[in-house]
Amino acid sequence: MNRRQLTNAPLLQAARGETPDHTPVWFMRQAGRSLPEYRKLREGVGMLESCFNPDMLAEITLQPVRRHGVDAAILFSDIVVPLKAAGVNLDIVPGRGPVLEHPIRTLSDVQALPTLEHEITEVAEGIDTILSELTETQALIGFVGGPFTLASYLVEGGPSKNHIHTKALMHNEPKTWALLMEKITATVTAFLATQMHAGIDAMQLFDSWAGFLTEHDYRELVQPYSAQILETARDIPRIHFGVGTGELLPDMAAAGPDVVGVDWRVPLDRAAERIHRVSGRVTGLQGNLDPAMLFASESAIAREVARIKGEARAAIEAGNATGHIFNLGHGVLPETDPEVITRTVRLIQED
Ligand code: 1CP
Repeated sequence: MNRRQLTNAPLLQAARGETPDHTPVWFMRQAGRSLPEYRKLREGVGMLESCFNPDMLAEITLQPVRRHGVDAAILFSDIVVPLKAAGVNLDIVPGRGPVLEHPIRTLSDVQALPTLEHEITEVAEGIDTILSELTETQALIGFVGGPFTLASYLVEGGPSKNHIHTKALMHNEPKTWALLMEKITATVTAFLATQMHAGIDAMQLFDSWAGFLTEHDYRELVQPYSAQILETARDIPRIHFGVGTGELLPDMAAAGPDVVGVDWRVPLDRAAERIHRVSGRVTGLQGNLDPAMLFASESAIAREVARIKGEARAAIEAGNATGHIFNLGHGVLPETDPEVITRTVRLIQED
């Protein structure tokens, strides 16, 4: 396909280390339950059903772009969509998340796990529609789930607090773990290929739960697979994100992304300094307003936005970062007032 050549999209400029005319901003989970128009469209339609419906996934992706004027759309999908498309028996349960009928815990379970071997045409078709409606300054960010996060859903069988079965498998059966990682990497790479062929402008690797790992386990047993996934997307800007990853940021940067996503716990200038000093890499930064701040007063939000922008600027001036994409430190909370989101987006872009 012919990818859009967007020279003036602020998000892509920031990711490439150029200087955009304003700080680009998008919010993780900007599409979804905080928006009344989303809740209306989803009435009576299952989450996975909506992810495999080209018109619906396009419309839901575009809703927050129209309403908030953000600099990027994030593809409406889910990290488990490629597993479902590969034939894994799972569902996304309202109020809970992805749930598997049979958790994957043994070598024979892993051997029987199907991998994605085809393009997901519904997603490709949805992306086509999205791209026809975005302007030349609005980027479409595609995404896939990271290897540890996806493994956790597969091995635990659903959302997990402590990831006990996953960590036990990792340490008890290294060969089974390696095969599981290889299969997840193959499936994720295939889903990413669908999105790249359809024309996404940038991508984010969401290894949301990687922050639960020790540095050693992350480095030895997870990061090499993330590096493989990111390498297949080298033609577009790549963002690498996880939650609670303060200690892992240098290893996440070493996996090869153009931009590292930072949650709200670590100031951006300290994150960048640590990445540069430990990994020797200088990347872009993404983040890092605490999602709970959107429930604070307008003036408190303004102070936090100014602090975060100042820390990003300090990181760039110190030579520890190449640019800044504003985002939350994790996803928009469902109870967030959409008008506060719109106002905060404007504040970030104008100041
Ligand atoms: O009932 C509903 O409306 C479903 C809620 C929902 C939504 C809106 C789920 C179930 N997934 C999504 C969309 C989604 N998921 C997007 C696109 C929307 C956007 O960002 O604007 C993306 C990027 C994801 C990715 C995703 N799914 C992640 C990584 C991002 C993150 O938040 O860390 C994870 C961990 C999932 C699993 C998942 N899917 C859904 C839920 C509720 C969960 C989390 C469950 C848990 O806490 O373990």
